[in-house]
Amino acid sequence: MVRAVAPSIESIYGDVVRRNPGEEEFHQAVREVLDSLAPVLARHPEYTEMKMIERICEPERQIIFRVPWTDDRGEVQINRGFRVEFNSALGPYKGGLRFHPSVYLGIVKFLGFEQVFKNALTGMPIGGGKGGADFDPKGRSEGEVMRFCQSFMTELYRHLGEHTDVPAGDIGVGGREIGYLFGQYKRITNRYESGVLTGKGLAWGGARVRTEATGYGATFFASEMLAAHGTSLEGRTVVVSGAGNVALYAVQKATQLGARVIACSDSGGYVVDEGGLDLEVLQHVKEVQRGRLSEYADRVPSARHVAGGSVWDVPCAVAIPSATQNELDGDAAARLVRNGCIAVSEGANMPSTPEALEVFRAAGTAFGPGKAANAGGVATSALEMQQNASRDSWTFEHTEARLQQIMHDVYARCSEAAEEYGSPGDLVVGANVAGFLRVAEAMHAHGLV
Ligand code: NDP
Ligand code: 2IT
Repeated sequence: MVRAVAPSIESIYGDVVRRNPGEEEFHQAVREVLDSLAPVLARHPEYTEMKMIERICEPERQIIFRVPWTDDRGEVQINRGFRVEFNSALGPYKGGLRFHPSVYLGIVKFLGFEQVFKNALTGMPIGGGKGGADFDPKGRSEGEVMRFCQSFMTELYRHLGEHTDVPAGDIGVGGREIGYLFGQYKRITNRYESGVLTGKGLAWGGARVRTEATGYGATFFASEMLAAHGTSLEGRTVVVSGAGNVALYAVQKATQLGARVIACSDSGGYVVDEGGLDLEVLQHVKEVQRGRLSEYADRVPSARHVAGGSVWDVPCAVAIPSATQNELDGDAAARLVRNGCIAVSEGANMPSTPEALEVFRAAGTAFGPGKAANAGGVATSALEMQQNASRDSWTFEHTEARLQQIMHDVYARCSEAAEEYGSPGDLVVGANVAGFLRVAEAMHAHGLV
């Protein structure tokens, strides 16, 4: 057999861009991973030969579907639904659903791609996938959200299963939406298949700590990074972006660990409260009323709301970006560094732009990339699947201890891989290398599939 010349990482990236036109976020996520892989290929020629990178960059299956529903005025609405089943080498496709008007194939693919490596880093038996719709839940009634979820599941159900593909929440999808989705799945299939979705309510198969898991995990990851530098969160000022599921529980855990969380944000602006945010008020405004952050400042006299503006203007020692992709650019990173920020733990997926990453690298800021730092959410989803499979239900304490251990292990895997592959302390390289190696080893064992 005549062997072809091995394509360079540059030409693999060029092909990804050419074959996936217009999908900027996907290109960005792929670029960052490929930039870490040269030393891996140098040690594993078999992966070049088997076109492992090219295969990993190509989703196993991509589903795009129409989601018709009727709004409260009787008007017909049409949305577009997605599920990208990216990689099943390590287990059933696993990853959240995002409902946000910005959702298109490029966002779902970037998230699915990241999910493959993240899930591998947890050490648990889960493949990677992601889905969602360009539906905007903002301002929609309960009835509209329910009808949308039912229509969405009426197509998606045929692609799911506890051993096939197991969605969960992401932006715009929380416990309420998972409830409607589960109800419709059960109705169509006539099966009480608890393990088909995670993030379920505690009364019907959900797991304790899943709601808190991503924010808690990102905070534990920050603690791991600080511990490696001989310090801790105790007495530190923290800024969190976002005010959704991940952000709120990062605020809670950081506060419990002795930090002072002084600011958070939503798409309308940010609030600063130098004495520390009042989580109870925050939860009431965001989780109960589904309101705007400006209402927090109306209720807490010591707080100030800044409409528009960047939350990264607020000086802090530790930043936990927990809103959305590319929310922290090079300028914001430079301001954070100038203001004394020593650690960044990404609660969101790819919140830092490549320019921001360079700034943090140059400044020596401890940096935990999302695929490692926010892995606690999906890891606890895997714990939920485990409880469902054994029809068991664990205590909060036990589950949180498992989560903390998992975050410790994720940190160790990244840190050791960074060291072993020539970039000590660089957790971006470490996460990409360690995630890639686990997936590639399984794919190699499965043959050319
Ligand atoms: P939520 O929908 O609960 O909250 C999202 C928050 O981010 C809101 O405060 C929202 O503000 C803000 N936000 C979202 N999009 C934008 C935008 N385009 N511009 C400005 N602000 C925005 O989502 P989650 O907390 O679940 O998710 C947050 C991030 O964490 C995402 O990147 C998600 O992929 C990631 N993640 C989530 C996990 C989970 O378990 N839920 C697990 C791992 C990662 P507003 O309400 O004003 O839109
Ligand atoms: O980005 C993520 O890891 C999630 N949204 C959670 C996925 C999951 O299956 O729990």
